[in-house]
This record gives sequence, structure tokens and C-alpha cells, in this order.
Amino acid sequence: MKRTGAQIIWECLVHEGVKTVFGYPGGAILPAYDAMLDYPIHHVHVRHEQGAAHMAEGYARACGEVGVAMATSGPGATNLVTGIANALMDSSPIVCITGQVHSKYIGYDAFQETDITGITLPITKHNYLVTDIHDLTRVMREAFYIARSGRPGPVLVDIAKDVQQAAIEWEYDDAPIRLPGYRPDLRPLSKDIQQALEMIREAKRPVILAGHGVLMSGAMHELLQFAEQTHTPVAMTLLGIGGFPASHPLNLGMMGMHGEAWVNHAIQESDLLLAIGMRFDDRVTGNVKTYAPQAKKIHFEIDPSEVNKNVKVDLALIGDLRQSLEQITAHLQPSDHGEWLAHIDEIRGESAVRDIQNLADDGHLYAAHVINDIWHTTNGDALVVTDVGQHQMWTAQYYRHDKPHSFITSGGLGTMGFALPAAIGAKFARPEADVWVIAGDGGFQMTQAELATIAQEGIKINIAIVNNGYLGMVRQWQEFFYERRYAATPMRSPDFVKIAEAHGLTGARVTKRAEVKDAIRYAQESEGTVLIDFRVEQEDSVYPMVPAGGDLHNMIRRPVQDVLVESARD
Ligand SMILES: Cc1cc2nc3c(=O)[nH]c(=O)nc-3n(C[C@H](O)[C@H](O)[C@H](O)COP(=O)(O)OP(=O)(O)OC[C@H]3O[C@@H](n4cnc5c(N)ncnc54)[C@H](O)[C@@H]3O)c2cc1C
Ligand SMILES: Cc1ncc(C[n+]2csc(CCOP(=O)(O)OP(=O)(O)O)c2C)c(N)n1
Ligand SMILES: [Mg+2]
Repeated sequence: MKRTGAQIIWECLVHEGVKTVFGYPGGAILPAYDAMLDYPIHHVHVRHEQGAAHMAEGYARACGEVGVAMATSGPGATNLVTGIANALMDSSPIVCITGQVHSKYIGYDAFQETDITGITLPITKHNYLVTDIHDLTRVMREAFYIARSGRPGPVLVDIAKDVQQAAIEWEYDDAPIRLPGYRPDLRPLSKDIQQALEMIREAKRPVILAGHGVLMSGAMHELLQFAEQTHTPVAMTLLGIGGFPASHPLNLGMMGMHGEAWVNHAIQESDLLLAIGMRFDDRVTGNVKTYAPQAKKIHFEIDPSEVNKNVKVDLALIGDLRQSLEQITAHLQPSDHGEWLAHIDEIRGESAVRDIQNLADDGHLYAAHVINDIWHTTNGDALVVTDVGQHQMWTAQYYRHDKPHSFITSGGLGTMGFALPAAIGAKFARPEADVWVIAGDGGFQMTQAELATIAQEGIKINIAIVNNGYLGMVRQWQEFFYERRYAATPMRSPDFVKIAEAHGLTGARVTKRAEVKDAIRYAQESEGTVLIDFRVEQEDSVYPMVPAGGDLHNMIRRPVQDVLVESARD
């Protein structure tokens, strides 16, 4: 059958099982947009291409399928850049399709020409420029394969306008994909599995560090089995949240810069760290020279380039961690680490007195109250998408996730403006989910134009703005490390209630602790999208905090009785 390049794009998307594309049209991608009308794929018309890339990522992270974004050449393509970088840093599988100027004008500074494959080379897992229609099907298939296999990541396909307009006799090519040099299917050696078993058997103070890889590999069950059989406590990275049930007795909570104090102390005192699908980010380790000094380390990792990158390990099990865990669990001897767990519990006990939930009610509304109430009122069942800043850390601490893929946040790039579009993508992936955005007053304004997308699509998302009148996380650094000189962090925001109403959505404002639960219930019960502007304490800080590059056990703790900086178990 005869097909144009524009049609081949959609034929390939249909073959890949794509149901939704997030995009924005323009001249160089017009042939593709014209062909779109004849294919059974829903197009979500975003308000800014950055939103399209974040939506594709939110979609991917909510359901595990590849998310797709589409944009025109030049400014359309460059607007995708932040979203692509975000997807690379957090290993999310997305495919971005961009239109490019006619192939004969490439290199002549043609109207809206930009070298998007050059620009995105360092922030894509792979990218392609297609100038011959005969390459198009192969490239589209490879793009999806690369995005979803091995360590997932973003792939960009830039397609010249004349390729979209050309036509050929066409049939879908389903020959096996051949990419010499690309090895997404590595497996650990059996001698390494044996060595891991021995190290696990010998450990007296083991800790599992569960990361995003657990979710990407779908190894929640295998992790649970492994942790229970070896009686090993589980700490999570920010992106690992949901990989192990928060309500499980072996769950410790989040590690790292804003991790729980007892988790960081347990890591520092451990004699075996089992790093499972995590990459020892600097927010996780603090000073690597003093990181877990007594611990042997085993790294379950699919990407060999991550091994010994930040932290030197004693053993690496390279391959899909689910398979490695299965292999190990089959030969495990049950262990009892009761003494070690009791010791961690002892450290945990003293932290409770610093928890804002347990401090006397001073009549003020703290962000932690809002998030804790969202957790309670949604029965812990919501799919929560956060922005970046203090509210993000409080959400990690106070919304306890028992289920996987229920917490989506920008970790590695820390992209303000991520939450609203990512939540829209997540809602398309899981329409039945109770999706909550938790965003700061600053970050929300970066992509709030996507409220119009919500209104146009008629979808329901609940939005909580944790409004502290500051770029709170930066203000906190200024408070701790820059003598409270608040340069460019106090912020006057628009009336968010009116902003919601201007889009035909519902807005509400909460200023008192007693009003929080009712407002959350109201949002849940309303048919359409409700935005709640929570006016919280302006100068609260996230505790504990390991100063950047500091030792993991030296945390700034919430001041109680004039105690500020503490270490070990004081
Ligand atoms: C303001 C702010 C504060 C932060 N504070 C903290 C903090 O206190 N604590 C914290 O933990 N994080 C924090 N972060 C997030 C931090 O920057 C990192 O994004 C996060 O720690 C990375 O988690 P990860 O290593 O689990 O996930 P990723 O960065 O996604 O890495 C996943 C790893 O798993 C591997 N992998 C993927 N699939 C598989 C598979 N199938 N099998 C085996 N391996 C696989 C990948 O190759 C990769 O190495 C913060 C971020 C921000 C913006
Ligand atoms: C695009 C972008 N610009 C700047 C930053 C630096 N930054 C990190 S957190 C933060 C403050 C966020 O403020 P807000 O959205 O109000 O959230 P809060 O910390 O107050 O909860 C800033 C400016 C960033 N992460 N992303
Ligand atoms: Mg703020």
C-alpha cells in the first residue's frame, strides 16, 4: 500500500500500542498533524512543548509504557529540551518526535531550523535525524525499542518535512531489531550470585537501598520476598518510593539529604548495603569519603556505567535486578536480624519528638499538616505528583505510599514546573486514578498554563498548592547558609483561586488547620478539577538536612529545646 512519511509515523505509533500523544503543531510538523486525523490516537493539545515532554514522562511513569511528545522544528523542539533532560536524569522512557525543515535547507539557517539532534545529543539516550523516507519505519521502531529496553530513557526522532510529504509503497517491517553494540540484556555471572549469597549470609547489619530501578524493573514482589526472607530493613531513595510498602515493618523510609535521621544513621552503621536499582546520587550519599565506611556494598544495576561511578562497590550484579533478585532468593537461607532492627528502632524513637505532627498545635498551618491530611483523606490511595522544593520533600516524608507507581516526582534534574503537566500525563495513563498535584507557589507558576489543557480535555486532577510565599527550598538554604539574606526568594503570587476560575475550574483557599480535611474531601468529591491554595507557614524548613557534601550522619535537625546541629544519636 502507498503511504506518506506522515502516515508512516502514525502507522508506527499504532503498532507500538500508543494511545495518546502530547503535542503542539507548527509548520515543519504540519504534514504529520494532517495525517493524524485518520488514526485512532488521541492528541492532547498542550500549551507549551515543555508540558508535552513532562506529560509524556508522567504517562510513562504512571503506567510503564513509552510516553510520546510531538513538536515542530526550531522553538517547538527547543521547548522540549527541559523535559527531555528530566527524562534522561530519571531514566524515563519517552519518544519525542519533531518536525525538521526540508532536508535540502538543513544547514542554511532556514526558517525555524535548529539542530535539535545536536542540542539533545547529551540529554537523550539516542537520537535520529531522518532525511530519507526509507529509513523512517526502522528508526521509529528502534526509537521505541531503545527508549524502553535496558535502562530506559528519552529518544528523539527529528523528521525532515519532505520526508513526511514523500510517499512510498509501504508495509510494516517487523524484522528483529539489530543494534550491534547495544546490550540491554546483560546477566550477572553465577559466581557473582554465589558471592552475593555469601556476603548476605555473613552480614549482621544489612540495609537495602531500594531505588527507582525496582519500579522500572517491576520487582516489587521480588524485593518484598528478599527483604522478608533475609529480615533486612529497606531504605528508599526519593524515586524508589512506592517500590516497597511504607506500612511494612521492614520499611525504614527515605534516605539522604532530607531522609529520616534513623535511616541515615542505619546506613552509616551498616556492614552491608544492598543497592538495588539506585545510582548513589549525591543527594543520597552526602560526602562519599565518609559514606557507610564499614559497609560492604553490592550494586544491582542494569547500566554498567553506573557501577563504581559515585561509590566504589565490592560486587556488582549487572543485569535486570528482578532477575538477579529471583536468582538470589531461590538460594537464600532465612536470617534473623532482630537485634539490628531493635537498634534502628531505638534511634527512630528519639526522632518522633522532632516530628512536627507531634509538636503542640500552635494554631499555625504547616505544610506537613496539609500533606499528612491529604494522605489520610485519600486513604493513601492517590497517585501523587509533586513539583520541586520543600513541598516535594515533605510529600516524600508525610505521604506514605504502599503501592508502586503512585508517587511521581522530578528527582535528578529537579525541574520546577514538572508537576502539573506530569500529572496530566499520569491521568491519561491511569484515568481511574485519584491524581493529586502537590506543588509550590513558585513551581506551579512555571507551567500553570497547562490548566487550560486540563479544561480543554475535561479531565479531573486535584491540585494542592503549598503556598508559603517563598521559593521555599532556596529560602531555606539562605536561612541556613547565607545569613538569612533572602535574595530573590520572597514571592508575590497571583490569586490562584481566580486563576483556576479563569480556566473554568474550581478554586478554594485554606488558611486554617481545621479547614484542611474538608477542603481535601470537597476536591475529591467534586466532578471537575479543584485547585486548593493552602496558605502555610512561610518560614518553615525541611528537616533533617544533610548540608550539601556533608557527612550523612551530620544532620541539621528540627530545633527542639534549642538543639540545632546534631550528629549520631543525640
Ligand atoms: C530538592 C531535591 C532534594 C532531593 N533530596 C533527596 C533525598 O533526600 N534523598 C533521595 O533519595 N533523593 C533526593 N533527591 C533525588 C535525587 O536527586 C535523585 O534523583 C534520586 O536519589 C535518584 O534515585 P534513584 O537512584 O533511585 O533513581 P534513578 O536516578 O532513576 O536511578 C535508577 C538506577 O536504577 C538503574 N536501573 C533501572 N532499571 C533497572 C533494572 N531493570 N535493573 C537494574 N537496575 C536498573 C538505572 O540504571 C539507575 O542507575 C532530591 C531531589 C530534589 C530535586
Ligand atoms: C526550573 C528551575 N529553576 C530553579 C530551580 C531552583 N529551585 C529549587 S527549589 C526552588 C524553590 C521552589 O519554590 P516553590 O515552588 O515555591 O516550592 P517550595 O520550596 O516553596 O515548597 C528553586 C527556585 C529549579 N529547581 N528548577
Ligand atoms: Mg513556595
